[in-house]
Amino acid sequence: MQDTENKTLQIRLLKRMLLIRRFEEAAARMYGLRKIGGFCHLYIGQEAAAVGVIETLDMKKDYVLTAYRDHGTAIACGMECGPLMAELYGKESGCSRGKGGSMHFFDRKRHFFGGNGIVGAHIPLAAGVGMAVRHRKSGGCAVCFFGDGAIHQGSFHETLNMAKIWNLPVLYICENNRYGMGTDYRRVSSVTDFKAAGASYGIESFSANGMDVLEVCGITAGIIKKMRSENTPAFLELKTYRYKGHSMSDPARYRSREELDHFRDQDPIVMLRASMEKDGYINEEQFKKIDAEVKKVVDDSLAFAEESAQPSPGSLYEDILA
Ligand SMILES: Cc1ncc(C[n+]2csc(CCOP(=O)(O)OP(=O)(O)O)c2C)c(N)n1
Ligand SMILES: [Mg+2]
Repeated sequence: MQDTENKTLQIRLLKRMLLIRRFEEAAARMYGLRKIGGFCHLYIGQEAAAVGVIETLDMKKDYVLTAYRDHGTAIACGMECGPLMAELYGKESGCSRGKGGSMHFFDRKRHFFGGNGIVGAHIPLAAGVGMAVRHRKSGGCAVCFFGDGAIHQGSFHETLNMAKIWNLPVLYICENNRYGMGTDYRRVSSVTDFKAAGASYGIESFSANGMDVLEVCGITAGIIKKMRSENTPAFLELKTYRYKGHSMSDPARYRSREELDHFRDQDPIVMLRASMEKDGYINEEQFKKIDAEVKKVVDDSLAFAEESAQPSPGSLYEDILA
């Protein structure tokens, strides 16, 4: 890749990750002020996973699904921050009309199919999306993110078997942030190398450092290229870390200071910035400028959410299936 191309790519990745970080920091602040209520799971620390993977997709024909820790993935898919923040506020202008909240971001137009609250439940949904894109011969694929906690759900095992039998173009990505709520994944996993779970169904399986956005981009680009030509599923474990508690009510005291310090040194944004500075792609002043631009986008999203109307009481009876 040319130096200028590399620089443009890395600036784009840095901006996206910073936007997610600042959005999440603002969401945490507003939660503290009780502007936002209910469940809220932050993506701080995991930014490189969604940003690195989605950079390699063609969102005109590909589809993305994730679990309830969905803010970062939605932003990486190109959803605008205003309707996302408004959704957190429960406002009418939210991406799910204020009825979904933090766990249920959705954007059909941008091919982001949630935001799913039940652990592992969207894994079979992604197989359905894979089946649809294959049927339509659009050349697209589905990418399904889930946590280390979901890997022990029956839905994961049943779906991976079926995805291989039917050769569905779905990339299953386990974001292993080391915890399912307060439980260390090593306490509940008889096999801790999750690649083995994908491989046990005959699916080509990989793992990568999910804190390194360039590594994530590189490995995913190769997997997606192969998936498109061979129309077959793949599995990827991204080893990552969440810096905050599971949700807003979790002070996360189950982690040692040493562990936190170890992962703080691998902050995906700090690492990319340092590597860009070393390569002469960015200096302190340019970083500050990008950060200011990103903060303005988040501030505007807060203003949008504040000024938006509450859903009308009558809308309680809309969007109901039965
Ligand atoms: C089927 C089901 N069981 C339990 C829960 C409660 N629950 C919500 S999040 C969570 C932990 C999942 O952890 P993981 O898959 O690692 O995702 P992370 O929160 O780390 O992103 C659990 C058990 C749920 N939402 N759905
Ligand atoms: Mg987890």
